[in-house]
Amino acid sequence: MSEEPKTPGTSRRAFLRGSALAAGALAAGRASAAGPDPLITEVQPWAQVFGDGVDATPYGMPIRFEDHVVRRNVEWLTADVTSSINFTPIHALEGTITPQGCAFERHHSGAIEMSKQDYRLMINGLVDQPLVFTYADLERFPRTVQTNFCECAANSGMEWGGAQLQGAQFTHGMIHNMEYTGVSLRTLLDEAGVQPEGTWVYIEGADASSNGRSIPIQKALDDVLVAFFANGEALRKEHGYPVRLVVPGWEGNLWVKWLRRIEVTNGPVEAREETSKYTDLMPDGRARKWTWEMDAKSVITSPSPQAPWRQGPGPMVITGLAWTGRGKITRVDVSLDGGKSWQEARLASEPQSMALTRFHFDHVWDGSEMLLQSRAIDETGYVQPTKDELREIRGLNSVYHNNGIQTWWVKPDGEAENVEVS
Ligand SMILES: Nc1nc2c(c(=O)[nH]1)N[C@H]1C(S)=C(S)[C@@H](COP(=O)(O)O)O[C@H]1N2
Ligand SMILES: [Mo]
Repeated sequence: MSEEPKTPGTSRRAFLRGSALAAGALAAGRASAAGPDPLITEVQPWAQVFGDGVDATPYGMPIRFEDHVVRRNVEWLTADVTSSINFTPIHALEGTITPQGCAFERHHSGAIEMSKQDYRLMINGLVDQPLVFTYADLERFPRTVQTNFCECAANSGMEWGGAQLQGAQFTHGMIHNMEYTGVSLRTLLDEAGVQPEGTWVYIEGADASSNGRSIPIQKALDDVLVAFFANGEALRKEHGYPVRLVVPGWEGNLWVKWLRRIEVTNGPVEAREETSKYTDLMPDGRARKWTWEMDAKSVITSPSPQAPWRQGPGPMVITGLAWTGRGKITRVDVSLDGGKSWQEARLASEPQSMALTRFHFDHVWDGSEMLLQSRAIDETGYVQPTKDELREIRGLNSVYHNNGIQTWWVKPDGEAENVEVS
């Protein structure tokens, strides 16, 4: 493997120039053999007419050439689409913010439509003063802005038994990352006055499933947000319009949408909770429970099965996402040889707590096959494990919390396949 300069300094520029001449000779030769490039020499159709006026798209959608960048679902996964999940096209996105329009959805009884006028939020239970807020009431409270990832605990759950789904969208796309604006839950709980016996909160949504979940009061008073904006605009219907809960770093199922009621309790509300569902069955028959924090995890988004590398040998951009429910990502390593050797990737920006971190690895590909992997390390020192290391401890009965290292087998033609190495 060729030695890669770590910073985009002079050496990198000189290198790119050199390789463009060498590897690019092919492309340049092709262009000259075919004659002058009409895209450069001819006046193109779009330069001979007027484009759309400023009144054409009051609210814009992506240009049609990008219409493949959409949420997708897997038909056999669930019996019905109203109690199902779809996946974020992470293989086709860059940066860290997930546009709302293609951010994965998970509903237990479908996405409901509720107006701000019809919205009510009740806080009751072990409080000094039970309260009901309208949407307009919520707008009066001081606001907080924070960016967080939301990952369904079932993300990568279909990969426990072995490599199955062909694409980062399907193996790792039960995740989105948005900039939320809202009121901290602590502010609202302080308004109601939590009594000393109040050790938990039970949180309910307004949809038929209600998605009732219990959260310890420590977390509720820490960094939980009652959010009404995402990525600068109102929440989309499918993400809980007009108000949802943001529970940084914790399982997606706690992020209650269409937030309706918060009851302060003196213990978890077991009876109303799907307690058996979000547990991890261990090989000995015991189950892990209350595994709320999402473990450090990463995935290379490109190249990947849905994002093959078509440019051939030469400079290649390898990129992906890393995250942890325990704070910040501190380092991401990339392997080209299935985990035999590792090199440090560049983090695109200063990692934020419990938010997606983008990494890039600038590689010069010689055109031979690669076993691409990424490995995340977080600020607690935790290192993302291999799938075999995970299985050794957790067995094969689990669905949730699969944060094992993903392998993409990149072939000489640039196609990539989901595989496992041992
Ligand atoms: N009210 C309500 N909240 C809900 C759910 C639901 O079905 N109803 N699904 C939960 C689950 S399991 C997940 S993973 C997240 C998904 O959030 P999203 O649909 O915005 O991606 O919402 C959670 N909140
Ligand atoms: Mo979920």
